Amino acid sequence: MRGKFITIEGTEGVGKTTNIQFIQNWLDAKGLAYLCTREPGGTPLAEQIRELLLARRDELVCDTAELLLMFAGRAQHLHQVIEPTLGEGAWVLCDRFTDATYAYQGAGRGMRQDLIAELELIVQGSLRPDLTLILDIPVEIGLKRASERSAPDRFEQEKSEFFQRVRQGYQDIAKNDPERCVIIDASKPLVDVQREISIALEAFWFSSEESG
Ligand code: Z5A
Repeated sequence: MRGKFITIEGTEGVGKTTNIQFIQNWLDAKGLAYLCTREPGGTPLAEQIRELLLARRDELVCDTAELLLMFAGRAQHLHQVIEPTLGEGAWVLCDRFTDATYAYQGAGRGMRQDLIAELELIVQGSLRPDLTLILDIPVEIGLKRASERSAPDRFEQEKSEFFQRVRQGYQDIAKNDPERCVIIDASKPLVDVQREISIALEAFWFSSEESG
């Protein structure tokens, strides 16, 4: 049986990295084989593409180049890591995936959604995550958390309005795909955030078991 594909999403400093360890503990407790990975990245080539994408530079990166680099890394990651792992029956936990492209390049940069959908089809075929946890937080809180943690990368240099659009993009994705997406209020203390994540994971586990 194929493994399940879980993704975690949200705007800057929302707590993805912090909560991935919590989700790994949950997977361990269930005795599941899994692989934890991230996007952009996840293979040596895709990690190099990540470096290209995140590095601050004088040259302005055009929106189309950014979009194609995201999908180039994703194609490699899917081919080399995600598809084989799911095929072997292990679960995959991924820090960001194509919802980030719809939110950042689509809602944030204003690139056409139908263009993103075409690339999604070329690169992924019918593959979609089975469960997506969208950590949601007011933009200013997330940016403050991120700035206290590390120096800004190329994306984190964007203005607050950009991240407002990205946040709205994620909320629209969740509204349009409520079966797959769960919004988690990440502005709460960590213990409350993790309680919400745990409820979402257990509900998903229960429905996966039910459907065999
Ligand atoms: N991107 C894109 O544009 N298109 C795409 O298709 C994809 C990605 C796939 C890299 O992503 C960039 O790529 C990203 C979008 C773009 N933009 N940027 N930048 P990334 O996931 O590697 O980087 P990130 O979004 O910047 O993640 P992050 O800044 O590492 O944030 P995080 O992992 O969500 O947060 P964190 O490190 O877990 O937490 C931040 C701080 O808050 C930390 O000190 C925690 O201790 C603290 N924290 C966490 N939770 C709480 C709670 N509940 N209360 C208080 N404090 C907390």
